[in-house]
Amino acid sequence: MTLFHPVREAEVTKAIVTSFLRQFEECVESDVIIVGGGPSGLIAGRELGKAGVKVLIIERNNYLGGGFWVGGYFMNKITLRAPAQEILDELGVPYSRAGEGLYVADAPYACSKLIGATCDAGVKFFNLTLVEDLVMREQGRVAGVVVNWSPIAYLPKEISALDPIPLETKVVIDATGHDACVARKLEQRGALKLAGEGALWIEKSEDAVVERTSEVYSGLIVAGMAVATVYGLPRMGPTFGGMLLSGKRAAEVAIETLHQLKVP
Ligand code: 48F
Repeated sequence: MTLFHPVREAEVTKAIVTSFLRQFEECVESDVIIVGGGPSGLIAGRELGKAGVKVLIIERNNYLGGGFWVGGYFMNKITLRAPAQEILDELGVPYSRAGEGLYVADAPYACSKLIGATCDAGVKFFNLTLVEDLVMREQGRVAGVVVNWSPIAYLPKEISALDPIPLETKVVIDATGHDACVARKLEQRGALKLAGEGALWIEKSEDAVVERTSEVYSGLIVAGMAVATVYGLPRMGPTFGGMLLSGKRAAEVAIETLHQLKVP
């Protein structure tokens, strides 16, 4: 007698192929595409998913979470300033008070809870997928992203001549962190000018990043550290409240934009 039910190898492969392709086809068109699965992208996805919006998060790494798995240096503790600890309460992440208005939590605990909450909200993910360009429509509106398998970027040219594929959406959120990869594409075409992030200044940066989270170009919203790179705001280092509140703000802006586009 064996513990597990007998299943043939071909059935295992068919289950993966069928399930993946069904989901892939569903995600070829979505309401919002979030590029980057770090803290700002994940929380934006969760908020949008909870509001019933069809969301796809695209992440170039195999793993989700971006810089949220560790705090500063190699130390896996994250800090948040009030009132951002309320989001940890929402996610069910334990934390302790480290000073007046300052809280510290285990990064792996916080990151895995945030990923779980984003999945619970119905968000779909393409990981190992690199956004390498944008789909543009009349009057220069961003209308989708162009993706490829991310290891392609590391292969020699002779074997990496692989065309990418486009995915359509109504709104794109650039949550790619310090690089602001999506906004950078518009800059390369002369449609946007990125100021580049400023030196580290915690007190100034977090408020500024949340305040400037906005639609930076028709159909493109920036969230998280990408906001600092676009607008020349100071960086904040290993404190994450600004990322979480910016992600929430990006979701609100996306919902407003969808309403303007008359998406139910
Ligand atoms: O870097 P990341 O965590 O961005 P964030 O949400 O948070 C920043 C903080 O982690 C920290 C900080 C503030 O506390 O200074 O750095 O703004 O996550 C960005 C994610 O985007 C992915 C990247 O792998 C990472 O997981 N990414 C970047 N470029 C692309 C991409 C791309 N072109 N296509 C797909 N994913």
